[in-house]
Amino acid sequence: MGNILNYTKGQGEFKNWIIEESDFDYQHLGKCESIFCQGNGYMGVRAALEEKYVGEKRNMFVAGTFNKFDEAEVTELPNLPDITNVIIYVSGIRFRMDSGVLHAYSRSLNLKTGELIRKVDWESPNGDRLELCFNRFVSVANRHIIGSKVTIKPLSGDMNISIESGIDGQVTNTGSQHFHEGEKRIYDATYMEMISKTIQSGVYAAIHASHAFEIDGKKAKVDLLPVIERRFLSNKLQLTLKKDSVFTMEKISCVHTSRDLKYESISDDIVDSLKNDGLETIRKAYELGYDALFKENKDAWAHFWREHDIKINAINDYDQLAIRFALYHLNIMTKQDDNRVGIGAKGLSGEGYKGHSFWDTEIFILPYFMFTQPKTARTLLEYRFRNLYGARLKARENGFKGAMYPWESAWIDDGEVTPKLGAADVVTGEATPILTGLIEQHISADIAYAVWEYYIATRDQEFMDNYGYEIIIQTAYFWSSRVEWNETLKRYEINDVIGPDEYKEHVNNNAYTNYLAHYNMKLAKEIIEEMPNINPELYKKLDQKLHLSNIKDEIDRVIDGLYLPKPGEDGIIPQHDTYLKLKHIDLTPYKNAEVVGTIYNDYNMEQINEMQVSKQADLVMLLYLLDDLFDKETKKKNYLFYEERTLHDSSLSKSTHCILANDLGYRDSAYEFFRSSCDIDLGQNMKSSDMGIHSAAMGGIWQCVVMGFGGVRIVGDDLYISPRLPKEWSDISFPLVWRGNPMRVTVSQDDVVVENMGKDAVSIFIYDTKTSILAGQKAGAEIKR
Ligand code: IFM
Repeated sequence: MGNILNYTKGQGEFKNWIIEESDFDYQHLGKCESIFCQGNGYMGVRAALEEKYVGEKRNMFVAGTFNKFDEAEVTELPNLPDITNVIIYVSGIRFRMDSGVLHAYSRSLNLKTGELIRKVDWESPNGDRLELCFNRFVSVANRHIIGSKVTIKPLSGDMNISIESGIDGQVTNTGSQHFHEGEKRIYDATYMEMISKTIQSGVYAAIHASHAFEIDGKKAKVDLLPVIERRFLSNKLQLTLKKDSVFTMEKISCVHTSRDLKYESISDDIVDSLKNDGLETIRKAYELGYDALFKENKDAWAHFWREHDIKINAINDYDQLAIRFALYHLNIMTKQDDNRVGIGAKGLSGEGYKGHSFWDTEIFILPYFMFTQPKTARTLLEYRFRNLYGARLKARENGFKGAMYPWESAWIDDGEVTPKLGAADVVTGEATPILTGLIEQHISADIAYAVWEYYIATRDQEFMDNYGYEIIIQTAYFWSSRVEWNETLKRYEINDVIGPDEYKEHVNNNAYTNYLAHYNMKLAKEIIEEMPNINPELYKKLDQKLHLSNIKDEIDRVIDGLYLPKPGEDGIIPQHDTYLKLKHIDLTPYKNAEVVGTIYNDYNMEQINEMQVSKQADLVMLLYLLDDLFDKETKKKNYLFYEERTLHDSSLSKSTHCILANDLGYRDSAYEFFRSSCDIDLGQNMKSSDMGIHSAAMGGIWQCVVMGFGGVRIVGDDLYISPRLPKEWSDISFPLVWRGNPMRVTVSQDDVVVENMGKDAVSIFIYDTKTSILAGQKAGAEIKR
């Protein structure tokens, strides 16, 4: 079978907006279930097909509804009762595309409208031939609504069709059943209701669904047989369809949960509120019907794209499609108005990483929101503020001070939720311990780094006064207690960590961790020193709460003595104390492998730990984040050295290499890294995304375009725009918000133009020239080669 994904399906107004799965293969269900996931930040619906197949993952998640199934497991986003399953029988034969003859198949996701459409021409094993079409959207206009539609047209003769469709609460997360049985009811023979409660966290989910029917465009009255079973509720219908007639079943569903912001302060009568709101929503939505609801959703997407689309004129149309794919996913994975929820490493598109948030958010995704939707960026950082409780708890439990952020986070007060055991060890056959929750600690500095970047980009003083300063100070306090004095070398060190490179465990002085910790403490020190003059009242308030002078003393005690690994004679900065002494093996087979992680087929973690092999950008990430600390020569040497040793086995690697390569003038490599960053989910590897899309890679694609080729960077207090496009692109145009002022940056091979569409004059650097752009004005420069 050749390439299954077709990127050129969209034509006219939909050119570079549509991804098509052009053939059906039941072995590759996971890929399109994930990449065609639909959602709106509130919920995510994985694109499982309507009919069931072995190996499918039928997921619907609502952000923040975490539940722990068993004491021995960690909390996770529970799979909500399913509304996507529709069972169709054609003259007694169950419709499934892996039986009979599939004469034609096409399934496509339209990124512009958020609609998923599947068209099938199928001949059943007994010779009945019919056309089926399935449409589905998850509304961004009303975030509780899912619209779907099944259209059936008999081609070979009259046919008996029977359909079962409803709400299926028998779903699990790979076997873990998160909900109690709950209540089920059908109102007015039309509105189905299932209310169930998670077994540990006590979160209620209210699912409502309704069906409406048409034959040849006219409303049809169809007899429905209601079915209520264990964790299951459905309508059965049977009818005879004439040859060439067109039957349509619209199924509108809606989802509410007790974690919805609206119910934050309601504790009594929550079930009544959920029922009332659910019924009201479903009744209205039923009256409106699929087309009207879809139009509202399409208009909301159009509004989004008008402001947020990025235009890339490229030799390869794929580049344009890929950035839209990233923008689509970044927006459907993020609940923009709720500071109690983070972004899952797989968004809301799959069970992978259990809906938990990692440093992926602050370092890979947040820059996108900070530069385009700063309010959302603030909400995401407020989530980390609300997580301070768990971070302080973790610090205390580990014998440290201040705030030690969990490596994996879920609900605001869950604290550390990283699982303890992972995949099989190829040598011992035992489950490999997952140590990240204990010793991958750079996340505390990553969050502080992101807070400061947000502040520089927005000047949101109110955020800093209420949340941001405290995050930076508490994390710095953690580092001051975390460092260890090395009496022999007369320096402070940070020992026994995992840096970003997760192929190295229990290492001492991971350069990334040490530099970021130092940066974190330096920020806090400056803030504490300056605050009494700038805002004495705030100083007093925070001092009462945190004892600022004590924290400053602790930071002062260690900051200048903290060891920051420097380049050796050959210019290479050791990734950690012993990295440069480890053995260097031929990594070619692993680098060329189609799938990631193949080194585990030959070596276990202990052995990998002893080799010069990195999973992902680590030192290269440091050179990018703190780029003004290193000169170009050092960057070049280290980029080349570490890239050779990096397998890019994490989706958080290639985008950083793209940006660095472009900065350093390795233009072809930069473009190749960009393309392979896009391929992580969107590429033709049909096994890349089974457990969900890679959220950080979506942020990474945006960063390649805007921070990489677009040359956008914050240095000190200033915004720099120093673009260098790949030769494959003639021009690009992207939105960028700087200190509340929306701008549009247009870059060609010859020049860059920045239009200030905001209310204030902005002062930015275009390359090295400070440029003031008045409100409503443009400024530009020639491209520097
Ligand atoms: O945070 C990442 C980590 O850097 C590599 N492993 C996967 C995590 C979640 O995406």
